[in-house]
Amino acid sequence: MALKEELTQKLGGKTLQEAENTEIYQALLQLTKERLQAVPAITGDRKLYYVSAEFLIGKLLSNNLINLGMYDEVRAVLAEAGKKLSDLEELEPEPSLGNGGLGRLAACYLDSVATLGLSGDGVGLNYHFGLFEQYFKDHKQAERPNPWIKPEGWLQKTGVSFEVPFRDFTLRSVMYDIDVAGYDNGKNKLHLFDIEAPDEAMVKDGIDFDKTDIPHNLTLFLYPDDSDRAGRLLRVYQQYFMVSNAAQLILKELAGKGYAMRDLAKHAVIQINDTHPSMIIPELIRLMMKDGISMEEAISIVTQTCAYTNHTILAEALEKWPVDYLEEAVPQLMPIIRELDRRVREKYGDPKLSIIDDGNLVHMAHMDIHYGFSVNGVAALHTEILKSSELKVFHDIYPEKFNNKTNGITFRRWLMHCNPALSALITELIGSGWKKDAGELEKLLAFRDDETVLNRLLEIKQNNKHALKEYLEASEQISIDETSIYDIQIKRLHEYKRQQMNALYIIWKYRQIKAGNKPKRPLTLLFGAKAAPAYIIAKDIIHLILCLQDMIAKDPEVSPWLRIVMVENYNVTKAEKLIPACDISEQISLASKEASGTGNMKFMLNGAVTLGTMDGANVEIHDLVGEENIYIFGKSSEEVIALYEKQAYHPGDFYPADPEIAGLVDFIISPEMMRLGDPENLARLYKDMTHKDWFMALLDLKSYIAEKEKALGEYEDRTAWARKMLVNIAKAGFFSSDRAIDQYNKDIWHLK
Ligand code: Z2T
Repeated sequence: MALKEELTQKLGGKTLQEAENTEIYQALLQLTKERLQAVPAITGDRKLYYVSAEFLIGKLLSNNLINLGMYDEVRAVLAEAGKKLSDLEELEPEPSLGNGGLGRLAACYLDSVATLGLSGDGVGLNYHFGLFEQYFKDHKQAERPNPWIKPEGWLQKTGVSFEVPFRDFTLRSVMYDIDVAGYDNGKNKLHLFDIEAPDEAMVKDGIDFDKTDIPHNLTLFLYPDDSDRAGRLLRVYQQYFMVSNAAQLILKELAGKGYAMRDLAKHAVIQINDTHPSMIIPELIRLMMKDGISMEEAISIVTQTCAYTNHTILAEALEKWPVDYLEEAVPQLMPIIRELDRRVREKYGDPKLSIIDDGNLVHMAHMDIHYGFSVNGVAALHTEILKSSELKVFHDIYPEKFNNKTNGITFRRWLMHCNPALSALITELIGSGWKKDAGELEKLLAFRDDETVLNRLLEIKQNNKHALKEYLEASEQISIDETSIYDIQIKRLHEYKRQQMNALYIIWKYRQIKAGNKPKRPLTLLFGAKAAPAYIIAKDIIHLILCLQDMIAKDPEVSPWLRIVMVENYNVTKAEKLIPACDISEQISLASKEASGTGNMKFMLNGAVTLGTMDGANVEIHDLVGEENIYIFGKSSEEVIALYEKQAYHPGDFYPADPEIAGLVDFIISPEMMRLGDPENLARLYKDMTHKDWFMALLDLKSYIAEKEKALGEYEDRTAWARKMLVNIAKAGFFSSDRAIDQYNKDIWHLK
């Protein structure tokens, strides 16, 4: 039946014109789910299990329509009736099952695994309230739960269930599935495990709840506040619940295919996404031993099955669990972990390589490296830093395990869906081959001197800027100037990402305008960022930005030239609106600290020009587009690493020593700011930036301001700027997650 008839049939006789958006949304959801059901499952003799505590999947309607090949037709049928797909999308809740890059990467990878026709499922947890929903009150972040599970959503309850034993109780699981259709290919699954009796009603007062009631709270939130012991223990319970279910599922599927447990490594590969799922190693060994396999053999099989991806070199983000936590939650794993540690000590005799350290902390990454066959970083620079410093002692003994897999993004969501006009132009110019082979985008380079094409790029960008303006008016009651330059920094709030350095730029610009130095064109600086609820300085930085936003908006002298907008509750959906409208992409982390970044790739693909440091994948973007198509500033990763090693960085060298910098930092605690904001937060941030500045914002501040001003100046040559945009789009093919997954498969997974 034709799509239109099917839809109207689901509307119970109403025409599309007559029906309300909510009814059409429900009908379209049903129709899409039926079409999904008809897609054949991808099968294979060997299967990938991508185990991850996070899958930041975003809304799924459009993504599924694209991958099922229904997108254009649905949009046309709706348009005929005067309806817009984007209005229907507003009705879909966004699951917030991730913090940021790591979770979104997992979602992009599932899309590409299915698109390449590889057999591979995701395994994670079904958090009822996700991370949290952010809102602003008194210029500060506040949190509330983000309930997203609806009876008619994408989750399908399965009959699969396992028992997960803890020291004090055993929990039975329920497995929910979400279909993951490839683009013009078969489908895989995302398995999300839940407990039997989650109690949503125990959440009170924002996102507070009884941390000790594990049998009822285990799947309520992703990464609940871990500033106290109960919070950290809950995290251990979550991780073990996830991996025990994953391990039991993997062994059940293996047996279901008629293979012996001994042949696990032949028929399955497990990608451990950061250390959150690391306990799958001792858990699999435990389950195999229960089945009569010797420890020796179990260790060997598991080591040939598991591969580990590292996503950070920040010491505080490398998980180390105290032995007594594990004894309290999952004592059955401790004899195995002790034996794994004993073998390492016996073989190498180097305490730096041990799994359990002298302080009785279990180093999860160390376990992964010894008892997995692959260790990968997520960008070329990041992998080099792992090999030469952070994990050097491991690289020395296992050079063959280390490999790089530069991150990628799915172009279905991050171009075809979020920027249909640009997609259409690209297809008109070079055909549609790029949708399956992103490398073909390079064909766009043939148009680098074609004024008509360059003008059309500018026109599309302008339309996207207009659309963002309208969206912000409707969603945040904020009005921006669409003739201004849109400069955007969207990512988790973290000191190493240096939103505070951008805030100091704002202060600098504000004072320039006050002093009569009006820019050639107005500037809009947009931010989006959630801070971890217990991360005090991160919340103080949000406070600073919101105060600056308010102060400038109320200043009639400055506001025509400079506007600050921090969008509330930044998430995947908001990213899809912001990225296509961006002129300048802020990627300003302290060199060596951002493992890769993936927002940087999304911006480039949509024709924004990067302003950034030589960090993470920015390095590869720089090498691909060349000097003249990117704005680079700041100290190199080598210089930064040397400063840390010699403890040679002191903010005192810049504050108060450099009067220009001092003036900017002092503004944070100026009378006008203290009146507008909370003196406690502002003073604490001021003190941190002048006494600690652990991520060296003052070090790069001046070169940052200079490079940003250079970019703003060069923006005025519209043709030259459009050429930069074109080169960025043309060179973005390398960052397709299809390329990344193809490399994972060729080097690590070896599926089909
Ligand atoms: C995360 O999103 C990332 C690293 C983490 O280390 C944890 C989380 Cl939640 C434990 C990010 C990196 O910061 C980013 O550079 C990278 O692009 C992303 O993972 C995906 O690899």
